[in-house]
Amino acid sequence: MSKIALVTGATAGFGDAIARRLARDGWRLVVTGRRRDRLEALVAALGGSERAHPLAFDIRDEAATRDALASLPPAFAEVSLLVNNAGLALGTGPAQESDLAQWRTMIDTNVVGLVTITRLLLDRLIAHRGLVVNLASIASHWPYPGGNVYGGTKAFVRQFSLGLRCDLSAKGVRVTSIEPGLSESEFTLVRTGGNQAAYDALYKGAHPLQPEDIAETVGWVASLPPHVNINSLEIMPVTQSWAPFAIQRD
Ligand code: 8X3
Repeated sequence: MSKIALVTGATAGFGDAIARRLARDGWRLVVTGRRRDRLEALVAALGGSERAHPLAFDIRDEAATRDALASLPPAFAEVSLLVNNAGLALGTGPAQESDLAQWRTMIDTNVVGLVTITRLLLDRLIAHRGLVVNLASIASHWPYPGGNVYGGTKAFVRQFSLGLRCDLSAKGVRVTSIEPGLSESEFTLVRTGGNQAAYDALYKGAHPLQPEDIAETVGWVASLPPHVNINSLEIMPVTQSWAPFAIQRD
Protein backbone atom coordinates (compact mmCIF):
# COMPACT_ATOMS: atom_id res chain seq x y z
CA MET A 1 0.00 0.00 0.00
CA SER A 2 1.34 3.46 -0.90
CA LYS A 3 1.62 5.68 2.15
CA ILE A 4 -0.23 8.68 0.77
CA ALA A 5 -3.22 9.99 2.69
CA LEU A 6 -5.71 12.60 1.54
CA VAL A 7 -7.45 14.48 4.35
CA THR A 8 -10.39 16.73 3.46
CA GLY A 9 -11.17 19.79 5.54
CA ALA A 10 -7.59 19.97 6.80
CA THR A 11 -7.64 23.71 7.43
CA ALA A 12 -8.80 23.42 11.05
CA GLY A 13 -9.96 21.18 13.86
CA PHE A 14 -10.07 17.43 13.30
CA GLY A 15 -8.62 17.60 9.78
CA ASP A 16 -5.58 19.61 10.80
CA ALA A 17 -4.92 17.32 13.78
CA ILE A 18 -5.44 14.15 11.70
CA ALA A 19 -2.97 15.34 9.05
CA ARG A 20 -0.35 16.06 11.72
CA ARG A 21 -0.92 12.68 13.37
CA LEU A 22 -0.65 10.74 10.12
CA ALA A 23 2.49 12.65 9.15
CA ARG A 24 4.10 11.52 12.40
CA ASP A 25 3.37 7.94 11.33
CA GLY A 26 5.22 8.43 8.05
CA TRP A 27 2.29 9.18 5.76
CA ARG A 28 2.73 11.75 3.04
CA LEU A 29 -0.27 14.01 2.97
CA VAL A 30 -2.58 15.63 0.48
CA VAL A 31 -4.41 18.26 2.50
CA THR A 32 -7.57 19.85 1.15
CA GLY A 33 -9.84 22.72 2.05
CA ARG A 34 -10.96 26.11 0.84
CA ARG A 35 -8.46 28.33 2.69
CA ARG A 36 -5.21 28.14 0.73
CA ASP A 37 -3.20 30.15 3.28
CA ARG A 38 -4.03 27.67 6.01
CA LEU A 39 -3.19 24.72 3.76
CA GLU A 40 0.17 26.22 2.90
CA ALA A 41 0.96 26.81 6.58
CA LEU A 42 0.00 23.22 7.31
CA VAL A 43 2.19 21.89 4.49
CA ALA A 44 5.13 23.82 5.98
CA ALA A 45 4.38 22.35 9.42
CA LEU A 46 4.23 18.84 7.94
CA GLY A 47 7.73 19.15 6.50
CA GLY A 48 7.27 21.03 3.24
CA SER A 49 6.47 20.05 -0.32
CA GLU A 50 8.30 16.71 -0.14
CA ARG A 51 5.98 15.54 2.61
CA ALA A 52 2.68 17.26 1.86
CA HIS A 53 0.72 18.81 -0.97
CA PRO A 54 -2.08 21.38 -0.69
CA LEU A 55 -5.26 21.23 -2.78
CA ALA A 56 -7.46 24.29 -2.35
CA PHE A 57 -10.98 23.78 -3.68
CA ASP A 58 -14.60 23.70 -2.60
CA ILE A 59 -15.65 20.09 -2.07
CA ARG A 60 -19.25 20.97 -2.99
CA ASP A 61 -18.11 21.67 -6.56
CA GLU A 62 -17.70 18.44 -8.58
CA ALA A 63 -15.73 20.08 -11.39
CA ALA A 64 -13.38 21.73 -8.91
CA THR A 65 -12.90 18.42 -7.12
CA ARG A 66 -12.14 16.62 -10.38
CA ASP A 67 -9.69 19.36 -11.43
CA ALA A 68 -7.96 19.33 -8.04
CA LEU A 69 -7.43 15.58 -8.08
CA ALA A 70 -6.25 15.67 -11.70
CA SER A 71 -3.66 18.28 -10.70
CA LEU A 72 -1.95 16.02 -8.16
CA PRO A 73 1.72 15.53 -8.97
CA PRO A 74 2.69 11.87 -9.48
CA ALA A 75 4.42 11.74 -6.10
CA PHE A 76 1.08 12.43 -4.38
CA ALA A 77 -1.42 10.91 -6.83
CA GLU A 78 -1.55 7.33 -5.54
CA VAL A 79 -3.79 7.94 -2.56
CA SER A 80 -4.37 4.85 -0.43
CA LEU A 81 -5.95 6.47 2.63
CA LEU A 82 -8.89 8.83 2.25
CA VAL A 83 -10.03 10.66 5.38
CA ASN A 84 -13.38 12.28 4.65
CA ASN A 85 -13.34 14.88 7.37
CA ALA A 86 -14.77 17.94 5.57
CA GLY A 87 -18.21 18.72 6.90
CA LEU A 88 -20.12 21.21 8.93
CA ALA A 89 -23.19 21.95 10.98
CA LEU A 90 -25.09 25.19 10.52
CA GLY A 91 -27.60 26.25 13.12
CA THR A 92 -28.94 24.79 16.35
CA GLY A 93 -32.58 25.85 16.08
CA PRO A 94 -35.71 23.79 15.44
CA ALA A 95 -36.52 22.72 11.89
CA GLN A 96 -39.45 25.10 11.64
CA GLU A 97 -37.14 28.06 12.27
CA SER A 98 -34.23 26.84 10.15
CA ASP A 99 -32.80 28.38 7.03
CA LEU A 100 -33.24 26.24 3.93
CA ALA A 101 -30.01 27.53 2.40
CA GLN A 102 -28.11 26.32 5.48
CA TRP A 103 -29.74 22.90 5.18
CA ARG A 104 -28.70 22.65 1.56
CA THR A 105 -25.12 23.71 2.37
CA MET A 106 -24.87 20.89 4.93
CA ILE A 107 -26.23 18.33 2.48
CA ASP A 108 -24.00 19.60 -0.34
CA THR A 109 -20.89 19.40 1.84
CA ASN A 110 -21.46 16.48 4.21
CA VAL A 111 -23.23 14.21 1.72
CA VAL A 112 -22.66 15.28 -1.91
CA GLY A 113 -19.07 16.44 -1.43
CA LEU A 114 -18.15 13.33 0.53
CA VAL A 115 -19.57 10.87 -1.99
CA THR A 116 -18.09 12.81 -4.90
CA ILE A 117 -14.48 12.70 -3.74
CA THR A 118 -14.91 9.12 -2.56
CA ARG A 119 -16.17 7.99 -5.96
CA LEU A 120 -13.40 9.87 -7.74
CA LEU A 121 -10.73 8.15 -5.64
CA LEU A 122 -12.19 4.64 -5.59
CA ASP A 123 -10.06 3.20 -8.40
CA ARG A 124 -6.88 4.32 -6.65
CA LEU A 125 -8.09 3.06 -3.28
CA ILE A 126 -8.87 -0.32 -4.82
CA ALA A 127 -5.53 -0.46 -6.65
CA HIS A 128 -3.71 0.04 -3.33
CA ARG A 129 -6.08 -2.04 -1.14
CA GLY A 130 -6.56 1.16 0.77
CA LEU A 131 -8.66 2.56 3.59
CA VAL A 132 -11.51 5.07 3.80
CA VAL A 133 -12.12 6.78 7.14
CA ASN A 134 -15.33 8.80 7.25
CA LEU A 135 -16.06 11.32 9.98
CA ALA A 136 -19.65 10.74 10.99
CA SER A 137 -20.96 11.75 14.42
CA ILE A 138 -22.89 10.58 17.43
CA ALA A 139 -25.65 12.49 15.61
CA SER A 140 -25.63 9.58 13.13
CA HIS A 141 -27.40 7.52 15.83
CA TRP A 142 -28.79 9.89 18.38
CA PRO A 143 -31.33 12.55 17.43
CA TYR A 144 -31.37 15.74 19.47
CA PRO A 145 -33.29 19.02 19.29
CA GLY A 146 -31.83 21.24 16.59
CA GLY A 147 -29.92 18.35 15.02
CA ASN A 148 -32.45 17.85 12.18
CA VAL A 149 -30.57 18.05 8.87
CA TYR A 150 -27.09 17.85 10.40
CA GLY A 151 -28.02 14.54 12.06
CA GLY A 152 -29.56 13.36 8.80
CA THR A 153 -26.35 14.01 6.90
CA LYS A 154 -24.29 12.18 9.49
CA ALA A 155 -26.68 9.20 9.47
CA PHE A 156 -26.02 9.12 5.74
CA VAL A 157 -22.25 9.16 6.30
CA ARG A 158 -22.43 6.22 8.67
CA GLN A 159 -24.74 4.15 6.47
CA PHE A 160 -22.80 5.02 3.32
CA SER A 161 -19.64 3.85 5.10
CA LEU A 162 -21.16 0.51 5.98
CA GLY A 163 -22.54 0.01 2.49
CA LEU A 164 -19.24 0.97 0.94
CA ARG A 165 -17.57 -1.57 3.14
CA CYS A 166 -19.86 -4.33 1.81
CA ASP A 167 -18.99 -3.44 -1.77
CA LEU A 168 -15.25 -3.07 -1.20
CA SER A 169 -14.50 -5.98 1.10
CA ALA A 170 -13.76 -8.30 -1.83
CA LYS A 171 -11.22 -5.72 -3.02
CA GLY A 172 -9.40 -5.62 0.30
CA VAL A 173 -10.40 -2.00 0.89
CA ARG A 174 -11.28 -1.13 4.46
CA VAL A 175 -13.90 1.41 5.52
CA THR A 176 -14.41 2.95 8.96
CA SER A 177 -17.04 5.31 10.31
CA ILE A 178 -15.77 7.44 13.21
CA GLU A 179 -18.56 8.96 15.31
CA PRO A 180 -17.38 11.64 17.74
CA GLY A 181 -19.52 13.29 20.37
CA LEU A 182 -18.95 16.63 22.07
CA SER A 183 -15.70 17.96 20.64
CA GLU A 184 -14.03 21.34 20.97
CA SER A 185 -13.17 22.89 17.63
CA GLU A 186 -13.98 25.60 15.13
CA PHE A 187 -16.98 23.40 14.20
CA THR A 188 -19.00 24.99 17.00
CA LEU A 189 -18.11 28.55 15.99
CA VAL A 190 -19.23 27.72 12.44
CA ARG A 191 -22.43 26.14 13.72
CA THR A 192 -23.34 29.13 15.87
CA GLY A 193 -22.38 31.77 13.33
CA GLY A 194 -19.31 32.80 15.31
CA ASN A 195 -21.07 33.09 18.68
CA GLN A 196 -18.15 32.94 21.13
CA ALA A 197 -20.48 33.11 24.16
CA ALA A 198 -22.40 30.04 22.94
CA TYR A 199 -19.08 28.28 22.29
CA ASP A 200 -17.85 29.04 25.79
CA ALA A 201 -21.14 27.97 27.39
CA LEU A 202 -21.21 24.66 25.52
CA TYR A 203 -17.78 23.61 26.70
CA LYS A 204 -17.72 25.16 30.20
CA GLY A 205 -16.78 22.43 32.66
CA ALA A 206 -17.52 19.70 30.08
CA HIS A 207 -13.99 18.50 29.25
CA PRO A 208 -14.93 17.85 25.61
CA LEU A 209 -12.99 15.71 23.18
CA GLN A 210 -10.12 17.52 21.50
CA PRO A 211 -9.13 17.23 17.82
CA GLU A 212 -6.03 15.33 18.92
CA ASP A 213 -8.25 12.64 20.49
CA ILE A 214 -9.93 12.02 17.15
CA ALA A 215 -6.60 12.21 15.31
CA GLU A 216 -5.21 9.56 17.65
CA THR A 217 -8.15 7.30 16.81
CA VAL A 218 -7.71 7.78 13.06
CA GLY A 219 -3.99 7.10 13.41
CA TRP A 220 -4.78 3.89 15.27
CA VAL A 221 -7.32 2.74 12.67
CA ALA A 222 -4.80 3.42 9.90
CA SER A 223 -2.09 1.50 11.74
CA LEU A 224 -4.00 -1.77 12.04
CA PRO A 225 -2.96 -4.78 9.98
CA PRO A 226 -4.69 -5.07 6.59
CA HIS A 227 -6.95 -7.94 7.65
CA VAL A 228 -8.60 -5.86 10.42
CA ASN A 229 -11.55 -3.55 9.72
CA ILE A 230 -13.02 -1.24 12.35
CA ASN A 231 -16.58 -0.81 11.08
CA SER A 232 -17.68 2.02 13.32
CA LEU A 233 -16.41 3.72 16.42
CA GLU A 234 -18.55 5.97 18.62
CA ILE A 235 -16.49 8.21 20.89
CA MET A 236 -17.66 10.58 23.63
CA PRO A 237 -15.98 12.54 26.38
CA VAL A 238 -16.53 10.90 29.78
CA THR A 239 -18.81 13.79 30.76
CA GLN A 240 -21.29 13.10 27.94
CA SER A 241 -23.89 10.33 28.20
CA TRP A 242 -27.60 9.76 27.57
CA ALA A 243 -30.73 11.36 28.96
CA PRO A 244 -34.34 10.10 29.24
CA PHE A 245 -36.65 10.50 26.24
CA ALA A 246 -38.33 13.88 26.08
CA ILE A 247 -42.10 13.87 26.73
CA GLN A 248 -44.24 16.87 25.85
CA ARG A 249 -47.15 17.26 28.30
CA ASP A 250 -50.38 19.29 28.13
C1 8X3 B 1 -20.78 16.79 16.43
C2 8X3 B 1 -21.22 16.24 17.73
O1 8X3 B 1 -23.02 16.23 19.51
O2 8X3 B 1 -22.93 18.19 18.07
O3 8X3 B 1 -21.03 15.92 15.40
O4 8X3 B 1 -23.75 16.12 17.19
S1 8X3 B 1 -22.80 16.72 18.12
